[in-house]
Amino acid sequence: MAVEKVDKEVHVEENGTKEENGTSEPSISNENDESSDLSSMIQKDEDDGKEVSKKKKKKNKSKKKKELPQQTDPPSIPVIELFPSGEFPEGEIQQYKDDNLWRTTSEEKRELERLEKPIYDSVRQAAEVHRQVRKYIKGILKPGMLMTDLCETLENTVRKLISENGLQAGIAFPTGCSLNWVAAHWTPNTGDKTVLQYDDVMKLDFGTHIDGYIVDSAFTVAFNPMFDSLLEASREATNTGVKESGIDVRLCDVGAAIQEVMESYEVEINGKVFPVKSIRNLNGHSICRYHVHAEKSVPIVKGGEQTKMEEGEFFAIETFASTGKGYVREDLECSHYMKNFDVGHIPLRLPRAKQLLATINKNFSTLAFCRRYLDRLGETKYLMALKNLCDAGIVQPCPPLCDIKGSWVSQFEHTILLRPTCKEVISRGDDY
Ligand SMILES: [Co+2]
Repeated sequence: MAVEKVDKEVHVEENGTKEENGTSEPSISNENDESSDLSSMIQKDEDDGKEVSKKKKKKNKSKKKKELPQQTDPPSIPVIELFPSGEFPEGEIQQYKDDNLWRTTSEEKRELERLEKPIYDSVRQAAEVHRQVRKYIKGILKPGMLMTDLCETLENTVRKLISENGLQAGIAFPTGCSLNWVAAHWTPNTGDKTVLQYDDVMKLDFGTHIDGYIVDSAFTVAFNPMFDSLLEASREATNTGVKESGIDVRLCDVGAAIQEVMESYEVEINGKVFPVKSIRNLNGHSICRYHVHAEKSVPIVKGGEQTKMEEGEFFAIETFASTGKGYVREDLECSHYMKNFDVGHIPLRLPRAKQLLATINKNFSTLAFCRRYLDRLGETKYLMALKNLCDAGIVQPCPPLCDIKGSWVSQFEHTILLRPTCKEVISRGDDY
């Protein structure tokens, strides 16, 4: 998320342990699969038409039948192997309203979309990975889990399903698993012993990307049903933000609609009633290629900017429901960092900082990373160098964002694309 005006209180500690590097090579072909599939043979025999018979000839020539693999449990098959055509499931389609209804049927706008198809397929592949990973994680989550294990399992599953490949495909940012009054930007640093509790409210915010086309989507986990309506408030507020978004829609109008829904909720927790507040200094944001927090902010309260959403833009629509002040400040040890997108070449004299920057450029470029990601690459004792890069304005630290101690925050987030003919909720699943 994007954050505005926060009070700083950041603690830094030295640590650095190494874990194994678990990348997997992309595997696109399943031509070696010799097993036969009766139903696909029947389908082929029933097919007709020139296009189909051409394909049939090609298939018969190679004397091999295609059988699409099924995802395993736990998931291990790269999503590209489940969709070898390179076409991935479309997200939820929402039609534009009122003045923009004409777009639905415009031939000119459809032509524009045909040109953009490769981009749609990239981001839809990233979304399919997001859906499969979160489905798996929801199934294994339980109180008593070490947060570090949870994150590493999630991240290694993303790496496998997205066929991680340098900057071409992979994790888009650290796994946020902020608890309770921590709203965002918390992930364990190496050695952290935090254990997930039955009464925790955890925001799982993770990102996937193909070719820099990022899916940024989050949901909240609570085991205790007393938090159900707190979760519902942010889920419905986010759905409202998604529904109100559109080409030529003013960002302030999206924010006002979100706040209206959010603050219609009150929640009872441990016998005490709280009004639900939208966290006023957290926002959704536009997303550009390799740039998760691009220039536009999507407010979640009224009184925001009048800037409009535009055709072709990606937005992360995310809302935060709080029982606290509805205002966050930076606190706790920092784990998240990101290279400044606009920074040009800055000459560095310190060799250690120079070397660390080379590692960051090669592995993350302008995508966000966390200390654990540096540890697994074999970097050690890098905190001073990292601080140098932050002080030089090359890297931005993104510390945890916290409401008042003892409060609870929930979050839901979707990535949407304002296509020329319709709005596509890229990250929509049957879960949220
Ligand atoms: Co976001």
